Amino acid sequence: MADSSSTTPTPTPSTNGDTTRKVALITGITGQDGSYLTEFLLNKGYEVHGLIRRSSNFNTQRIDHIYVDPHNAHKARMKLHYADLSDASSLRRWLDVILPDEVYNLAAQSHVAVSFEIPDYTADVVATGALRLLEAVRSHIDASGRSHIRYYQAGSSEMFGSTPPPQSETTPFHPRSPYAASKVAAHWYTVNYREAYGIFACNGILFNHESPRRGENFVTRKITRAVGRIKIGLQSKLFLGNLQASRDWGFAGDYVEAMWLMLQQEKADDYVVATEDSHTVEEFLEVAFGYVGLNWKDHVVIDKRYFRPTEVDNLKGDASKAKKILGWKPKVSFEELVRMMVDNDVEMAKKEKVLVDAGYIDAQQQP
Ligand code: NDP
Ligand code: GDR
Repeated sequence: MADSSSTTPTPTPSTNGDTTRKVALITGITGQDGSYLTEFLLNKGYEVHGLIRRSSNFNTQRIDHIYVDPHNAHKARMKLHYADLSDASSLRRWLDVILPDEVYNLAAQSHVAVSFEIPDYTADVVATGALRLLEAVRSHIDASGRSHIRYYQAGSSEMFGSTPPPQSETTPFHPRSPYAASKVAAHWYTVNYREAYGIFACNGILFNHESPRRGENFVTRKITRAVGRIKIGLQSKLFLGNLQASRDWGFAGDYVEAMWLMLQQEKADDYVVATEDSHTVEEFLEVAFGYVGLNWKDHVVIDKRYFRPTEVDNLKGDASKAKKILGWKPKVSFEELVRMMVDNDVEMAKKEKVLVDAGYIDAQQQP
């Protein structure tokens, strides 16, 4: 595991003398998208700096495979620094030290249901956090003259909320949770900083995207983790909420390319990123359980606690602008995505089973 505390002793210039290498700064680098975006940018030759927040446990599992021990720091093109979207001074300080060409704001309290439990905190990180980072970018540009810097804001299809599909860049927002309302604020802060200060700032309005690295309390991963554990005999029931909600689910690895493409254009703009294909949670269950020869109806139990005070019923994107202007399109289909996640989680459950059988861990209930 990465002990990032040792990577941030004293601020040092970031480019290791290589002035041609592009430098990216990512907030939320330890999340699902942060990990795929880091791999993508490293493959493009970037130097990648990630801001991570302090946690009582290691929180770098998704990027440990690309982490280079700071004792071999000359080989490392990914570097981690402590900061927090609730701490404006840390954001400004790292901008001044890292001198990024591109800033990707992916950090968020990203769970919609949890945002009803901690609305104030969610707004502080998701809405005001984006404003703090934009303001840090603005004042950094003012002080340094580095006006070429480009900013990406991780917007969400949740902003459309109850507005019926298909949803495009011109569809009105009608957010249905504190999370979604905060993302709407972040969206407009980004537009405002573009218009007011001429900052190259883009909103990606991304529809749901999943992967084997998806957090285990989002519905897709919760299902595929359960499928793996049920198949291997570690679990029998899966407790879920609303099975009729429809989502436009794509593969996270495809979506980070769209983020990068937005920042490579001549003009800053906002783009919907989606597969244009939508499925209910029930359809996800059918494909995931069916793939390993199980019937979801034998295992799923409806639990009211997973219903939300206000639900988003139907999301299906219209990504024609991203296709036309960015030349982007998704590569992984819905069925391929489900199978990729189930394959991963069956293998994970097999490893868990070895540890359970040896008495090293308990067969825990679902996450
Ligand atoms: P994750 O929940 O997997 O990752 C969120 C990241 O934000 C983590 O690195 C987390 O750190 C970090 N973070 C949380 N709070 C703070 C804070 N106060 N200061 C600094 N960092 C913080 O999200 P995803 O990777 O799935 O999503 C990335 C972004 O895209 C988010 O903004 C999300 O809202 C948005 N989005 C996601 C979609 C999706 O389908 N995945 C669709 C549309 C938008 P830690 O690891 O310590 O928890
Ligand atoms: P979402 O994702 O809210 O779309 O936000 P999530 O997977 O949490 O929910 C999708 C749908 O499934 C229903 N559901 C359940 N959801 C969860 N988490 N757990 C359950 O047990 C369950 N049962 C049914 C939900 O009600 C919902 O309708 C994700 C996040 O990544 C956001 O950050 C991002 O902005 C949006 O996608 C686009």
